[in-house]
Amino acid sequence: MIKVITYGTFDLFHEGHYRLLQRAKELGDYLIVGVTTEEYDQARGKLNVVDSLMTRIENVRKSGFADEIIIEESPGQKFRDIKKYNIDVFTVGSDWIGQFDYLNDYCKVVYLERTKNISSTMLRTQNKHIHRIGIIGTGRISERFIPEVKLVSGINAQGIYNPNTESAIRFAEKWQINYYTKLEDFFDAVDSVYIASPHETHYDYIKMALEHGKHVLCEKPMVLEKAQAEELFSYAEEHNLILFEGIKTAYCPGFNKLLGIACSGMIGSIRNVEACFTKLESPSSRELTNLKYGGSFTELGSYVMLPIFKIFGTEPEDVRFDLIKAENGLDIFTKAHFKYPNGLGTASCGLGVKSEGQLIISGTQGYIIVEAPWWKTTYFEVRHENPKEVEKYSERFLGDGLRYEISDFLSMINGNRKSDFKLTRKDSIAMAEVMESFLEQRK
Ligand code: C2G
Repeated sequence: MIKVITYGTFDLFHEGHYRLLQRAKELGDYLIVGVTTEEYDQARGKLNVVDSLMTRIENVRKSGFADEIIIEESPGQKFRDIKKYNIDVFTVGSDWIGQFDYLNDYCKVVYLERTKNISSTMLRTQNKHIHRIGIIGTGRISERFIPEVKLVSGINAQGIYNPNTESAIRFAEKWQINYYTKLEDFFDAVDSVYIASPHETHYDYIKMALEHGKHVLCEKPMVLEKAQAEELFSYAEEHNLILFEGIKTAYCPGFNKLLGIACSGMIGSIRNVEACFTKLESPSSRELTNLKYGGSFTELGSYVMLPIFKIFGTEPEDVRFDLIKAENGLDIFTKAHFKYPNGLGTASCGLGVKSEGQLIISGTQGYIIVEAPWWKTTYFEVRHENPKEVEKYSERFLGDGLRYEISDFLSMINGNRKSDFKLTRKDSIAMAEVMESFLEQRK
C-alpha cells in the first residue's frame, strides 16, 4: 500500500485545495492530510486565516480524498510524521517547489502544479471570494512579493504583467502564475493590483488600475508630485477603491509597537527624531543611473521620513535638504531637515555612503534607540538619564515583511478600516510633496 501525506491550512476551502487533494490521493492508496493549527500558522507567519481549525478539518474531510486527517502543529513534524506513518510519498503544491527537497532522504517528494486560477471558495455556507491580486513589474521586490502573498490567506497571486513579455513569461514560469501580455486582459483577471515598476511609471499604472475599478497597492515612493497624489487618492475615494502606498515598515508589528511606546509619554515629549538608512548600490545600478528619478532620497526617503511624519505629523514649518552628489548629479547621500513648532526631524539616507542604520527618538525624559535595521523593527530600548533604567522591547519581523501590508490591504478591501492609521493618505500626500520639493532643489 502506497501511503501519501500532504499538509496545509486549507482556509476558505477553494478549488486549489480540492485539486491538490484529488491529485495527492492519486499518487497512492492511502492519503493522510495534515491541517495546520492556528498556533502553527501564527508561528510560521501565515496571516489572515479566517476559518477555525475545526472548520478547516471538516472541509478537508468533506472533500472525500483524505483517508486520515491529522493536525500539523510544529516545525519538524513533517519529518517525524514520515517515519511515524511509514510514508512513501510527501506532496505539496508547486508554490513550495524546492522547499521540501530535504525530505527526499526519507520518502519520495512530489510537487503538484499549483492551481493558477482560483476565484471563489467551494463552500456553500461562505460564498467568500478569494481575492485575486495581479503584479506589475518583475524586479527584485516582485520576487519577494510572491512568497509573502502566499502567507496571507484569502488572497491569490493571479498573474504578472510586464511590458517586456519575455520578463513576464520568465517570472510566470518561475513563480507558477499566469502572465499577461495585454493590460486589458490583466485588469480583467484581477481584483487589485500591486505595482512594483520603476518610480516614474507608478502614476500612470495607478491611474489605469483605478479607472478599471481595481484597488491598488503601490511600492514607495508612490508618486513624486503632490498634485498627482491628491488626484489619485480623491479618485480612489470617489470610487470606493483602496489605494495604499507600500512602505512595509508602516505595517509591521514592531514599528507600530515602537510608535505606541514613543507616544505613550514614557520618554516625555518628543523633541527630535533622527532616522538613517544607507544601502551601498553599485554606481551602474538603476538607482544611481536614472538621472531624472534616481538617487538616494527617491529610493530610501520614504522610509526615513516615515517616523518623523508619524510622530510630528505631516505639516512641518520648513523642510530643507543637504546633499552630496555624484558626478552625474544624483545624490549619493542626503539629509532632509524637518522643522516643527516643537520638534526637529532629520532623515538621512544614502546609496553611495555607508552609515549606521539607526532610529533615535529623543524626548524630555528619555530616548528610544532602534538598532539597524530599524525599518524592519525587531528590537528597541527605552533609555533614561540613569543608564541602569533601560526597558527592552522585541517583536518578530517575519520573512520580507510584505505580508503585513498585504494583510492590511486585504482587510481594508474587505471593509474593516482598523489599520488605516498606519499609513494615511495624508502621510502619502505629504511624502509626495517632499519628494517633489527635493527633486526641484536637486535640479
Ligand atoms: N495550493 C494549490 N493551488 C493554490 C493554492 C494552494 O495547489 N492556488 C496548494 C498548496 O500548494 C498546498 C495546499 O494547496 O499544497 C494547501 O495550501 P494552503 O492551505 O495555502 O497551505 P500552505 O500555506 O501552502 O501550507 O505545512 C503546510 C504546508 O507548508 C502547506
